[in-house]
Amino acid sequence: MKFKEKLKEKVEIQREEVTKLLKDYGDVKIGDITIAQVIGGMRGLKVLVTDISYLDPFEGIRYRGYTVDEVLEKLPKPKGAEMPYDEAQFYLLMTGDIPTEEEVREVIDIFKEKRKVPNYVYRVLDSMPREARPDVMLAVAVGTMQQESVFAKAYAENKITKQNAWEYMFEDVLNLLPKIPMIAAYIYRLKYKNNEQIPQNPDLDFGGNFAYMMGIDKPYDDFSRLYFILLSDHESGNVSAHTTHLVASAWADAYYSLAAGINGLSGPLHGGATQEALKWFQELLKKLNKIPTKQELEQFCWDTLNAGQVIPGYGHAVLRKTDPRFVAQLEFGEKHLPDDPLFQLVSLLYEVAPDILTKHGKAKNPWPNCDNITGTIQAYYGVNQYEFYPALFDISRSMGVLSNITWDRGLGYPIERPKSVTIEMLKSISRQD
Ligand code: CMX
Repeated sequence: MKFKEKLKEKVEIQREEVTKLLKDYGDVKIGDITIAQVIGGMRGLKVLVTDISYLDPFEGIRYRGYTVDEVLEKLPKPKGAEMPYDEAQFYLLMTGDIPTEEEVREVIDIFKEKRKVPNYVYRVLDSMPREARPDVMLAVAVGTMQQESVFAKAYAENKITKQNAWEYMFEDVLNLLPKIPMIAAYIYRLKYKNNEQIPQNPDLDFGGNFAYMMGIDKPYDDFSRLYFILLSDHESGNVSAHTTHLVASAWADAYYSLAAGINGLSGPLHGGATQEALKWFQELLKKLNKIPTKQELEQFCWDTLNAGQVIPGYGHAVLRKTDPRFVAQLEFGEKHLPDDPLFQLVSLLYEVAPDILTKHGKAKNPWPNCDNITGTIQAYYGVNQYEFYPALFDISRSMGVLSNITWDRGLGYPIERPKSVTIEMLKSISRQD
């Protein structure tokens, strides 16, 4: 497999670099820690390492050094499609290189070969309560497949060394990732379409086949490709990425680690914000029974803030400008659904919310993030069951977190184990200051 050979070459080079960095410069300080950071969710602490993506507060995300616009422009696309292959993004995240047509073709073929989901997974999903949330079902499906892990089997047979661990992880990742959109589409139709399932289309790619199995016409395939690329990685510190990395750091396999990451993504302050945003817009429309004027929208924002709630899809722990992932979706919407009332509402909110959040004076970032707009576009294509949105986010995020844990093993990163202090200790340190 050329894909694996390329990765192997890169892993070996970087492993040497990391070993040298540790040996020669291990004691060099890269920052200080304040009491505010310890109490405040470690905001801004540089304590994680990844080359797969980097989030600049003012520029936004770069995947392997490429901006959102560059990725959308440079990655190979299916014939006649507007958006690139998700398989190409996965290749980029894994190797750091923009793939050629031939290179992406290899990944597409591997994914097609491996995407068949074992029947027992469907039986487990079918037997779950109808009220179970889609992302819970996805995490259960991933956990159920843990018995397939080649990493876990090899570990039990004492075959794993620090040198070869990444190869088993990589094999698990290639077995697991292509199944995620298949399972998510199955869950969608099980829950919301009377379990009338649409079999996969063997001619289609990751995003295209997902749209096909959802039963939604073009250009939903392109929106799926776009969305899965955009949310695939956002550095290591966000909850889903960090959870996956943390669990894998104890040498749990990809199945355990991804299931944990899916659970980590669910909260309303993280991946759950996609659903909260559409809910917020729908509540506004229900309350007014019409599309609001600018003044009415401003008032609804203030009502939300005065009730002590957040405006979902605004603010960010790291970003300090409009999220380029929001902009890419906005551009898609301007092209494909400019007259949709809900889409117009998102655009109107973008005009008023930053000023209001600035006047409110709490949020460090008054600009929208990726989650504010996704639901509007999904709803336009018929996916208005907003509790499904975190599962959509999971499909995308799987690409980045699974790339990260492959590299974690490749570079021999150890188990993660930060140190705790007590409040008494912090009080005592503050008295010495
Ligand atoms: N609306 C109202 N208040 C907000 C706000 C928003 N959109 N964003 C931040 N604030 C408030 C915080 O709640 C906090 O208030 P308190 O001091 O009373 O606790 C204050 O502003 C300072 O917060 P911050 O330092 O700017 O933001 P954090 O790093 O603590 O949190 C985030 C970041 C994303 C959780 C927060 O902006 C938020 O809750 N946004 C709404 C939910 C959302 O869109 N989440 C999705 C983020 C992207 C993702 O992970 O998918």
